[in-house]
Amino acid sequence: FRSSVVPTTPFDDQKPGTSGLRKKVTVFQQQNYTENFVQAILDSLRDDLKGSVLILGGDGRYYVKDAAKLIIKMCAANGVKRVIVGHHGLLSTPAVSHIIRKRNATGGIILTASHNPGGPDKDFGIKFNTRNGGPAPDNITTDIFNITVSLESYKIVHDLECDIDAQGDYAYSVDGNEFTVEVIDSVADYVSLMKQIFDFSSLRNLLEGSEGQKPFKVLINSLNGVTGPYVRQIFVKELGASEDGVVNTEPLEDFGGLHPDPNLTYAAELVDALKEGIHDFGAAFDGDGDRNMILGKNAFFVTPSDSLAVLGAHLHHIPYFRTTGVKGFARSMPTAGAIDRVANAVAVNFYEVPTGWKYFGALMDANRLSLCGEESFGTGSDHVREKDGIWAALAWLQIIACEKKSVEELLVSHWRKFGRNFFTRYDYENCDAESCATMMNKLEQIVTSPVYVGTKIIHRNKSYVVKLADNFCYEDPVDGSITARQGIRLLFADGSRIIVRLSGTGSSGATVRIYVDSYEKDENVLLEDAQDFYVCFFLLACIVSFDLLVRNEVVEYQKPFIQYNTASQVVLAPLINIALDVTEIRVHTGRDAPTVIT
Ligand code: VG1
Ligand code: CO
Repeated sequence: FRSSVVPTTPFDDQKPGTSGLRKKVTVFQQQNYTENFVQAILDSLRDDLKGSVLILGGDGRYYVKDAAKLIIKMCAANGVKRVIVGHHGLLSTPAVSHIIRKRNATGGIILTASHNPGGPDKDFGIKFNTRNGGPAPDNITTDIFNITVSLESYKIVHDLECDIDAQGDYAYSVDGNEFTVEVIDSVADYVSLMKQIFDFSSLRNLLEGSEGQKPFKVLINSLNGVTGPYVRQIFVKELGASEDGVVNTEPLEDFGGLHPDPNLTYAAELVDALKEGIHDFGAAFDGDGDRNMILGKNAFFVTPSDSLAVLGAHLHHIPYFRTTGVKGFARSMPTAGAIDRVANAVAVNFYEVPTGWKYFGALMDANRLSLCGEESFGTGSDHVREKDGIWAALAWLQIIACEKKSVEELLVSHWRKFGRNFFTRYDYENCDAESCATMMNKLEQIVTSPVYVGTKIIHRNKSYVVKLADNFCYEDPVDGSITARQGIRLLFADGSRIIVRLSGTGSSGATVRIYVDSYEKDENVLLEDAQDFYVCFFLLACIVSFDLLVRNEVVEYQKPFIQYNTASQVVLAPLINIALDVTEIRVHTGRDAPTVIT
């Protein structure tokens, strides 16, 4: 085979966000758009490119296969030695991370837009992971972007067609050099890693029932994303779950029309099924398999921030950590502070990092971190350098098997011991980017004015005193690098927090995220969830309509189309209102209500 050099013109919008480059499929399909970005990734490897080994795979969404075949042709032309690609182009994000590490690869390219819908008119994405298995750090994504804006050509072997639908090794000679494509089983490596981390025989006993114990019935929903084959292999074949205990396990290009985002809104099918009261445990994962939602019997909802804290408090039940020890805990800045108290209680290192998994990876590489998570349904450990949905579900099951308690019992005893963080996130999606930038600047000016600290903000009978307000700036404790302006923080004297930031993963416009976190240790408030759902909902409706009445606003409050954690909405109502006021979100976005509440 012979490679060709194809002249191209640069695009000015190929700046990777929180987690790679995400755009509409139609954007990637523009002439040379995907080629340019892939060439920039390869060029960013500099001296490591020649003779490199790259892992390649995606979540099965529309355009993954086309992109994978194109990337193989470009790797061949650029002097890559070996591409290890998942069968049919399928690999979950945590699986790519693991295989990079296991095979000592130079890096990996992941084809996914995570939890965004898939299909010809939906989203696609390309993410580059480095040698440690984690998302490329900021200096590399900046380098990639700088390359894209001055790119003049790309290299490709036009006629190298590799059949990624058949496993095996394919060797080619390209410009006189050997180039190999290895099409591997998508699930085998990952499954064997899980078997090293967890005690599969005790998990099997739990699921099948033993010693007079009833089988612990699970319902796992892959939302037609990439986790399907992994879930079948692990939960059905290895752990003995029944066939009807796993659903939507076939990866589909459009996710069967589902929005593969594991939360109370988009995984409503799982919530409704759990409400029947037949299952003891439910879990759903996102398109690329790195996010998870955990539910207990009767759809008892575990917030991701609580999930992290409960796992942290019981990590010793997981065989892997008995070997490695517990090195430290971390959460992203907007994530509720439940894990902070566990870290304090067991006296391990604790870190607060900016949103996105790359910051955790550096701490893990330095042996300072074992367990971490984000409020956005991401949980993980140092077994890989990405968050890991299936790992989180197995971790919960391992703890349940040892503690012999239900999900709800584990949460309630956790809250009794540590207190409870009520948390909610309001997302305003696809807003005008300029107005949102104005809003953020204005907010930053207000909160960083010297007189702001000490201000008492009152909402009805609740008052909050500002203890600290800033735009979060992170200094990496390992290499001292600074990541500035990661979100406006309002920290109050009682430990409550309001965070406002712009999303870095959107595929069009701007998305504002408002995070509200409040800590309660009052026994009467702790168990708000025990209240009747409808009572909560009624209270919330009253609060909202009362507020609007008092403010004499003529806006009609549109109930978001989502179903959310009602108890949190009730407890957090005063703080939510303060957040909406101080941001002037309605003025700047023209929206009466968020698009999604989680
Ligand atoms: C969002 C989440 C963040 C997560 C990121 C990638 O980023 O808030 O916590 O790490 O998605 O997750 P942002 O910048 O839009 O807030 V995934 O599952 O898309 O790789
Ligand atoms: Co994801």
